[in-house]
Amino acid sequence: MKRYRCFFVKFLLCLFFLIPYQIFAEDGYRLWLRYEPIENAELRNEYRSMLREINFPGESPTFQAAREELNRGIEGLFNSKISITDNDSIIKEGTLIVGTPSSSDLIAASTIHDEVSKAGKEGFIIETIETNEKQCICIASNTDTGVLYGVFHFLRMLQTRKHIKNISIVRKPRIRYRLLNHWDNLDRTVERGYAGSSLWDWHKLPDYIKPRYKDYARANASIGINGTVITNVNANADVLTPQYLEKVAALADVLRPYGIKVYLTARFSAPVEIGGLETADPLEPEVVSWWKNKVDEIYKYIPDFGGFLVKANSEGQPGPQDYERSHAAGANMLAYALAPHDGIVMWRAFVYSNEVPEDRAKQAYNEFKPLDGKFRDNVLVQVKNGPIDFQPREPFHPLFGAMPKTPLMMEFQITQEYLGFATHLVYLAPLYKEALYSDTYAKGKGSYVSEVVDGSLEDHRISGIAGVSNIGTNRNWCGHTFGQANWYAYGRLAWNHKLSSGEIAEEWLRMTFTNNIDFINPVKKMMMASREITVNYMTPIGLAHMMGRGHHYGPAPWVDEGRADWTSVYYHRADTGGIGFDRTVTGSNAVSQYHSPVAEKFADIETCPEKYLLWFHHLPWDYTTNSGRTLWNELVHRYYQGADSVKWMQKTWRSVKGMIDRERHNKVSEFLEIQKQEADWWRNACLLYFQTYSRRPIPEKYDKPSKSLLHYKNLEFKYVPGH
Ligand code: BDP
Repeated sequence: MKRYRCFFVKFLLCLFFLIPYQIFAEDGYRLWLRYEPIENAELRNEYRSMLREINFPGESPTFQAAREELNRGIEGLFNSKISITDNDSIIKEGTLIVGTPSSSDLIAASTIHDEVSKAGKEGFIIETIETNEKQCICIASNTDTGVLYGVFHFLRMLQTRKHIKNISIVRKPRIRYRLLNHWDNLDRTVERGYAGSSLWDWHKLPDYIKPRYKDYARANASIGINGTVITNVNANADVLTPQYLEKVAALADVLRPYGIKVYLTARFSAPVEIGGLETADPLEPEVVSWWKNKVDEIYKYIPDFGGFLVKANSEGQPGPQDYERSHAAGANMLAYALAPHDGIVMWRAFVYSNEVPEDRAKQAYNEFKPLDGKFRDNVLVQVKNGPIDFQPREPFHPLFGAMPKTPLMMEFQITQEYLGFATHLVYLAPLYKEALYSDTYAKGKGSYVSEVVDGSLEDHRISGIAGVSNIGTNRNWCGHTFGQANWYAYGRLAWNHKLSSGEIAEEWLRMTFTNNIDFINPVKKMMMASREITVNYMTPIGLAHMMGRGHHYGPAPWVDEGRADWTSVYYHRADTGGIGFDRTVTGSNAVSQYHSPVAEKFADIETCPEKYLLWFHHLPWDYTTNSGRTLWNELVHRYYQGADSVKWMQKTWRSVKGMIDRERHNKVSEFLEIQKQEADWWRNACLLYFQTYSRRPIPEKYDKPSKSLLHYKNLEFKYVPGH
């Protein structure tokens, strides 16, 4: 009997431990909003002493969202509830007071009232105050959305185990429009998306509202993203028809409480395609009034609609140039329709044409610089970070600093189209920071791209930043668990580009995995090195655009057929004499598009940073690089160093096994193995191909590629995602 009882107890114990693991297995769905219990009793007590009660009056949907998040966070972090009241007559010591001067009498009456104005429209203050001789923490803002941001910030402090005694912080965003761009199609495919299908379940909208929409909104609000373009830049006019506008309105209703506005991509030929007009000429009065009526109609469905994002006359998209009108004429026509509603136009500068006999890297500048000062004041020109196309490394786009009269939006890619899709671990904050902290010298030393983008350099009224989303229907949203870090980092930098990549990585790791420093330190180191590692095994020393044709999967430096500016040979220009694109005065002279002394620095091989060397220069294989190695040997060295470093990443990841849940640890391990194989593939394919020109050996100390160049050239891939 005793033996049976013992067995039964063991069985129950097993169930007790197993069932939660089965049910609550970490699948990554909760992102960085996991709110796991605080294990350190001392800290828990410190927190609880300042969180005896919450005073949070006010009924707006945004306040309800903020209260819901507070409840969720506190329940998770403390395994218990804290009552939220709106009665401010009896305040206990350690009450968390939340609201705006108009929603909370306590805030209106306290000294914090005057300081709130410093926080602007979306910012917030978190401060320890004395009210009725009681010590309390106060989260205050001028607006409900600011309060929500403050609540998320406060929860982040608890999640990352910051001390909350005597706090006094003011935070406000540096950039006004902080957007995600979804390249999502109405058939739910996602252009360059590697994390499943589109989140937007168009067929079931507006009647069925997936719970995911709200979780999407929560995640974005937690990092301060305040807008989302829900359709692909390669646009479909159907989204502007009533049938779809009704669906868009339903999504906007879910996102609104979280401070997120919805934007759409506007297909320039919509007046013809869905309007029955014969032209889309932006100077034709009937076209102008068609758009005006369309915009008025959109605002009937979505009263706070954000505006349009437009890709025009680029990669086959229609645009004003079809009617011999300028980009400004096109943008202004839409801006005119949106202005009465406070909407904006984000007009993309990503334009280039195979028919223009000019270096692709120069074309956007040539097209847009003359238009500076010609745009209406609710137009932003959206510029990719580099002059070609989201490559693993590019110098900053020369338009930054070249259009002082126009607010320029930064466009980053979060989805890893050129960075190993969703299976390579590449932390992108260092890439974003490199671009944002490039010095344009537009107004002398210290005229950083970040200041062009946040509008401070020219004192612009509006400013914006966009990140091409990596989000899909995969349970963990981004495909790779570490892809979540790029969404997170993009949002945090959009809010405050001064944050360092390292501190953002650490915040994310703490919230996403654990506060265990033995885990954080090595993994943060791995994240911080990952982008440079990827550059090395894909496109070192300033090389670019050598991926598989069309689908962009894997290496294909040999691509030389079809449209010239979509080949690889156009970019690397390898021949028996050397490698690299001469963009100095003896070549395309793209350097001349930069301000002095940047232009001279890039133009001179002595001063050009080695990371951009082959972007700006065609150099002989025996050219001596900074290390003393010849260019060929340096290229070999970088490729091997990059691919070998993935082994180091694997080793690092193995060393933290057991410190986090098995499920996510396993998945990342398996993806790292794919990354390892693909890094070797990039290295081997590129080196074997370039060797046919360099005619130099791979030095003895490196293992020779096991397969032939022909093997790599013959690889074919059908059904690649995102294409
Ligand atoms: C390229 C992508 C293409 C996009 C284009 C764009 O390959 O799918 O449509 O950018 O940004 O990188 O418009």
